[in-house]
Amino acid sequence: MAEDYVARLKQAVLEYDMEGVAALAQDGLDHGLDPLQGIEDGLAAGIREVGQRFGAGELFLPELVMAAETLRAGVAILQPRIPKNSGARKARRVLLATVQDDIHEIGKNLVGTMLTAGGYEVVDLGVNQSAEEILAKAEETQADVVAVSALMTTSMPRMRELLRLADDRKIRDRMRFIVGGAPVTDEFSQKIGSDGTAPDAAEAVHLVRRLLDGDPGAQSR
Ligand code: B1M
Repeated sequence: MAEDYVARLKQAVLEYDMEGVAALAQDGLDHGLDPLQGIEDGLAAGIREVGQRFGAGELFLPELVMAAETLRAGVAILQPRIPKNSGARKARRVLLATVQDDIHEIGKNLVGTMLTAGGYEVVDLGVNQSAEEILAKAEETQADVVAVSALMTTSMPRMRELLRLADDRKIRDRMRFIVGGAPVTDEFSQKIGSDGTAPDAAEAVHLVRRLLDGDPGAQSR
């Protein structure tokens, strides 16, 4: 039953059903849908397929925008229902941003939601943030982790820029830097000297936990 809703949420994005998706998501929750599964395997799976078709020239920007709006309307219903894991320990702070020249925010927001649900304090700087802006805010808020997202091959070099600036400022021993987004690979993450990457929002929480709490398996530089 819940699987039906996952498939229907994906279909809603593929059909740009901006009006119907909220009611569908609510109906799914009422029938036991796991909100994270609804987002990741339903809505996000749909937007990835739309992205592929856009990349192949089968769809155009208006369709991409409508699909993204459909996803956002569904996420607005499902996201608040992701269970919170309050955690008694002192909250560690994660600074989140999408890098300069890049306005994609859906995945970043999902990472922020999952980190908050995981008991971390999240400071979200938003999209299109320069290395200077990110580091200034990271220092001001005394972030434990700086987490940056990039969705385009053309904005990925901004991540390298951020890490170089952090090296120059000699702050790498005070905070960890992680990178993510659809085009970011383990190889790229290692090549630019980041403290790690994760393929999805749930794994991003595990990565932060490993880096801060020293759990086994942490990817180190
Ligand atoms: Co754009 N777009 N887009 N877009 N868009 C892509 C990225 C693209 C791959 C589509 C394609 O051509 N196939 C392509 C980039 C090509 C390249 O790499 N060079 C592209 C393009 C070209 C563009 C424009 C330039 C289009 C134009 O104007 N001609 C423009 C960009 C403008 C700019 O940024 N300067 C543009 C605009 C848009 C919209 C506004 C329409 C919309 C964004 C809406 C918004 O965010 N508010 C949009 C969308 C929706 C996409 C696709 C279809 C989907 C992205 C998304 O939201 N995915 C995308 C195609 C694709 O990715 N396959 C595409 C769902 C989301 C849940 O997944 O973001 O991957 P994702 O996040 C995941 C993981 O990656 C991970 O966890 C998340 C949850 O599981 N993760 C992290 C993310 N950040 C992490 C950080 C971490 C760890 C994990 O640690 C720090």
